[in-house]
Amino acid sequence: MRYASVMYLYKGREDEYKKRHDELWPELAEHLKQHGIRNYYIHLDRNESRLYATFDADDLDAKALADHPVMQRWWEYMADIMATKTPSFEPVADALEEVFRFN
Ligand code: RM4
Repeated sequence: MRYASVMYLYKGREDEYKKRHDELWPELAEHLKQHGIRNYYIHLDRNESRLYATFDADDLDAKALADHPVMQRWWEYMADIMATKTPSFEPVADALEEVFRFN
């Protein structure tokens, strides 16, 4: 299954967002992998400071993914540059509807 969502970056933090993802914590990469996440892409709309994320996963346990300490730490670390929920630091992420596919 393909997951797609939009997240909201604070204006002017585009380069910092990219830098942090270029230096993604190895333990976070391992955590995502453990949950079967693959083909994870995040695209930036610099005009609107929006982040469009897509990834594939089968039988994703979203709660276990979110509740893990490494995910919690990462979300808190990212909270100064993107919109997050209070008090969890989970990014605000609105699901996107698939309207076209060409394989
Ligand atoms: C994003 C956000 C997402 C996370 C990726 C790796 O900025 O925190 O939740 O999956 O980073």
